[in-house]
Amino acid sequence: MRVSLLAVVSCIGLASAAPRPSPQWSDPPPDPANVPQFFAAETALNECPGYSASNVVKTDSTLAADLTLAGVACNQYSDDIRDLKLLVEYQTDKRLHVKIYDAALNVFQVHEQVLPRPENENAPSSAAALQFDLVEKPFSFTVRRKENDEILFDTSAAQLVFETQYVRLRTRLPKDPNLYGLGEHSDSFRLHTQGYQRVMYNSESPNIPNGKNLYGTHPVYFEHRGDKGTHGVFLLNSDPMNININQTEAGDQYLEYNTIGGVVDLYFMAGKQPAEVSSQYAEIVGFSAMYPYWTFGFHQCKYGYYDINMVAEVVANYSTANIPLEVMWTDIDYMNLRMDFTTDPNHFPLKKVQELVRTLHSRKQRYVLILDPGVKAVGNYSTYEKGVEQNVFLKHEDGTDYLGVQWAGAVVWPDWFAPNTQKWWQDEIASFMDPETGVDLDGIWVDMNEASNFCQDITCNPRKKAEDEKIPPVPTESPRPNTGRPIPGFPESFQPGSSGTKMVKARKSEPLHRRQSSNGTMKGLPDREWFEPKYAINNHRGKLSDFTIYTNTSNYDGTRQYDTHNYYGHMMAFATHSAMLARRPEVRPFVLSRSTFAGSGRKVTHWFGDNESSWEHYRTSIRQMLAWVAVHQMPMVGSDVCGFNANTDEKLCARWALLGAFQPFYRNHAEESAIPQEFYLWPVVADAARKAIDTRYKLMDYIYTALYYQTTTGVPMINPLFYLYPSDANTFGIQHQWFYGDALLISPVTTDYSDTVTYYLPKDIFYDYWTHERIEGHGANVTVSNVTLTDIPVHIRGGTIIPFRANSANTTTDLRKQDIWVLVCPGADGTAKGRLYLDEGERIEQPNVSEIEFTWDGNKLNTLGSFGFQGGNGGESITVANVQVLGQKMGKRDIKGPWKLTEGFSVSL
Ligand code: MIG
Repeated sequence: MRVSLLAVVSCIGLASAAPRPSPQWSDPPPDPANVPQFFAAETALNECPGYSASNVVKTDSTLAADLTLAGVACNQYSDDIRDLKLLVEYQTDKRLHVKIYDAALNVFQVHEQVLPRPENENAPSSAAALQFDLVEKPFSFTVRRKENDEILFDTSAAQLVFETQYVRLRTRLPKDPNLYGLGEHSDSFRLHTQGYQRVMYNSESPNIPNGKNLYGTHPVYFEHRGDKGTHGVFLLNSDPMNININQTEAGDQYLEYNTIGGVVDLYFMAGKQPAEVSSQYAEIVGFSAMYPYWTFGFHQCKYGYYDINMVAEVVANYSTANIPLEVMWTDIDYMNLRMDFTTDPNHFPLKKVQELVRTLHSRKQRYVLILDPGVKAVGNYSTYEKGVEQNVFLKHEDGTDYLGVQWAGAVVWPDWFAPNTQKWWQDEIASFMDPETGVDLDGIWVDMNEASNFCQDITCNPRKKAEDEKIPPVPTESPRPNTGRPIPGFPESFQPGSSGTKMVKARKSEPLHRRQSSNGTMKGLPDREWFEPKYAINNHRGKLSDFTIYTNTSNYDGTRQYDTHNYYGHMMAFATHSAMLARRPEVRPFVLSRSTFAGSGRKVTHWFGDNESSWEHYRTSIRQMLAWVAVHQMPMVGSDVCGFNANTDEKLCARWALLGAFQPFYRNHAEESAIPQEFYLWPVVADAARKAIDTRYKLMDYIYTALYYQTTTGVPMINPLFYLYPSDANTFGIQHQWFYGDALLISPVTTDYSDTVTYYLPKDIFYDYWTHERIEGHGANVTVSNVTLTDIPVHIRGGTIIPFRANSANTTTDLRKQDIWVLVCPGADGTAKGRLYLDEGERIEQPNVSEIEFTWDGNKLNTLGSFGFQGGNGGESITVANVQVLGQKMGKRDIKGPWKLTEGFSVSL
């Protein structure tokens, strides 16, 4: 890699008095066709009378009022609700809760079990950072930051409309605001501010299209106002909604919620630093779970590993290529006719799957399998039969099982609210994963849980559709061309000539159903229009019930899918998490879920779904990661590395191998018909991957420490640049660079097939991670050329201390046996600090942990903290063998140890 001095471009406009944010938008700007729709809605609602407040009662930390419709109902999209209540709570000195709901308490509210409400500490309003002010008639309110009188939220922008199937609340915003969050989407990290719409409706979304609703619902945004502070707004509502961000014809900026149900339940988080908003959001939706150390290892998956030998071969090929593989995955290929909790007797005979798992475990590798929510409705299938007996499936009005179509054919869906469902699901998982009689899995992947239904609309006849379209296809037995290659490291039954598995040819040639197109009380009001409410959300899959569980379906407790659709997947993921916990109560469960809702991060992880093998989606993975970790409070996330749909290529895959290594969840995964893309398949990708994994593994304790602190404080383990440089307007729109932890600035090549990257270096001291050279950042762009396919620019932020393992290893288990080195990277004032968290790695109860703080005063390294972790039985090292200090007169200085981290030590240059 060569930094060309001439190419150090100073950023024009930097010196200007009013610095403007520099959005690196790379998704297309919003479609102007949407804008007329916004204005049309506005005009139609002009007739609505709004509300007036009365009976205002204040206490030290609350305000309550009655809201009454202030005129003749407009009944624009449904009936206006006449009597509402307003409740304002100063819950903490940094959190304000504002709720507007129907006086009769019929309108749906999000289940407490799905989102347990945060504790109200009843803070005195006088001490609060935020101030709520009410205008009684016409009713509106503002939320103000007291310290500097910034108005954060102002609903006088438009009348409140509160109907049975439509709620509209609009806030004024400053011009061109810096907004982040509102996932799940594939759009810019800093959101577009004009003609932009975010739709919340979980849906299977092949190729993660821009500007559309994707798999998850996270109605939270953070707004950053530079030195004036950062705040967050969370709307606790799961109903389908459009959130419009736009300007009026008069040029007034606004954000507007349009939901087709539910109540206005808003939480305001005062910040004022960006990371403080993250912490405050974690206090509302829950702190992330701690995940096992091994989940930071490298994962390999593909849809279309047709048989167990193929799976073993991939594992063996990784070893042969000397690329560490931590976790092997198998997609729906393993199932017998796509039925959950079964294995295909010919291609994945149980005995051989058990042998594979034993082999993996003996090599300290792990195994994860997929589960889908649709359960095949067929006799002689115990999962289904037990479910029927225990009454766990969603029902039609007439009490018969509600059917749909999924991979397995005609399916029923678990009703996660029914009293026996958890137990049934748990028992199925326990018996399927029984180490003696089943598959001893290390984690579970839950897919299609939006939920995805192959039925295109409400005219579908599931049985007939499954029959006509031959879902699932009946596999024909034909010999798979035997490679004749031995599979080193695997038992006899995996070797050529063994009579173990009947090999079959790829099922691709059979009439496979192609769904994936190549391109791409408070339980809810009764008697609503469940399918086509007058106000339509902009669901890119069509009407509300298209390609999902019909929205009129009632849950066991009488609530409807209409209101709970957006957390069906969350509930499946949580049920799976509980099941894993029941099976192995001492171990932290690992569940990866495609569909999520606000708060899913407190138990489960997420990948960004079906991206494609394109440079655009390589870039998209960065902005998605920033939103999920820093805003949505779901740290263990990542994209399908090298891309899922369509064929990847060597250059893209090499760059992505390096990119993914600096993202939390690191899994190579591809679609069935895509070419294989395991890292060992191209020499340059193999080189890139070896370097990527080597680097990632050495830094694993550093990032594990960052995860630990996110789980305990909510401060994100991945930082957008503006989190660390909140006053620097140039950072507000940056979405192609990020801090891995809070010390490592990652600046990958992001242009298609290029070897040049222009990245931003804030005004600060940095060190090149690879050469340790000291570099001054000028708050300007730097252009680097000749960045080879095995290079990625990484800088260490001055003022930090990074603990790392002296050597990498084949598995994370062996990695932990390596000695620790400490890298001191002094900042402009010559000092530095860092942290190290050590524990056993996998268990929930950790009686012996170390929480170590390193500080450097310019001369001397001090280690303070607790030193409980003694290394366990696995031969883990807790020895610091070397301390390196960068940026000294003679460059880098080494101070040789060893010091054992059973107590603090200090050492001077
Ligand atoms: O319709 O299980 O997003 O990762 O490989 C596709 C097959 C179903 C979608 C998941 C993808 C997985 C695939 N699944």
